[in-house]
Amino acid sequence: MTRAASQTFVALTGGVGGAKLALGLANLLGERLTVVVNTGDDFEHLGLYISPDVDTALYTLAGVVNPLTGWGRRDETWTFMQALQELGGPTWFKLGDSDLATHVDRTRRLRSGATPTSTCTHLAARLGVAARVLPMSDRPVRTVVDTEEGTLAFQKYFVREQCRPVAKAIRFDGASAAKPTPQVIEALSAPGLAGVIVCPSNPWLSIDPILAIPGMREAVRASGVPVVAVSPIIAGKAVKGPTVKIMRELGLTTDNRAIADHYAGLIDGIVIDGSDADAVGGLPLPVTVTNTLMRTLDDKIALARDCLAFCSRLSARTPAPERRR
Ligand code: GDP
Ligand code: FO1
Repeated sequence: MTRAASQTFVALTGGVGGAKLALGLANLLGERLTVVVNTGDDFEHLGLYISPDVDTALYTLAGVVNPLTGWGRRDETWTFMQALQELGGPTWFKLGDSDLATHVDRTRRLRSGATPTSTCTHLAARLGVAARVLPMSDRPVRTVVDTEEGTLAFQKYFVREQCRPVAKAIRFDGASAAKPTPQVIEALSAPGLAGVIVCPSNPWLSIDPILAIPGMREAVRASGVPVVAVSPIIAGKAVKGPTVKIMRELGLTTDNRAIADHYAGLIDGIVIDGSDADAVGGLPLPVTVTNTLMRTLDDKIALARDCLAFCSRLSARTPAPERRR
């Protein structure tokens, strides 16, 4: 086996935006990829345990995600939601009929004592996902947004209120009592590990909950391998979602420098889009400039390839012990 064929990589991701790059990475790496997924968005709804970002990662990697929304399943039917509406039940969070099976099965397994990790591994196997998909922790962490209209649990802020209330602060309830799972630590300390990729997920809503878990940031740094982030900002705008709105509300500039500063001490390099090439001089760390807008599968694979090459370049530049902090 060549050295490259034994190399493993870890990706940190949230939901829709991050899963796009995870799919590109999975195409190149298969089972040599471990995807560590945010569970701060998880919540209980209609008596079911819902883990939206984990399911987005699983459905995307399995090729069954709804291509229009980026979440939920393709070719979905909505009989359950229609019936629920007729009964006067809550319909602000849409659960498709086949997606419902995932939530029912997850809830059943968790109630009978399975961990979120083993439940996710089971779902990944049944969906035919080759990459390893891991929830960031087996302990509950809940993202909460303090807004000018009061405190909102994440899905009420994101889906019910469509991110409209002005955010004042973002908290991760339970994070201080959580810890990375043994499986996450194992992936980050694997002898063949060659890089950690922070997907272009929302840094404040999707990646921060992962990094808020005591020991997670340390485990990423202790891996000694290059850590690279793909910026979610292209020409001062988010491709989708409230990233730029939140940055403004938190008093930040809405550019790649703010993303680099946010990840200072964690990342060794940042990947930015070609349309931001003139910003390279203002970035305080190594930069790869490429097309980061992932419209097609080919775009996703090309960006994934650029990330792996960036890791390899950074690795050649700096001997591992010097990168360890
Ligand atoms: P969510 O959890 O479903 O909101 O999704 P994520 O947090 O994983 O991703 C949201 C972020 O992904 C947004 O800030 C988007 O700007 C970013 N994003 C989505 N698609 C792309 C893309 O094709 N390229 C880049 N660079 N960022 C993207
Ligand atoms: N997002 C929405 O905007 N509206 C929905 O009704 C909705 C339902 C839903 C059901 C299952 C699932 O796995 C995800 C779902 N999402 C929905 C997406 C999700 O709430 C967010 O994209 C993430 O939590 C943010 O990462």
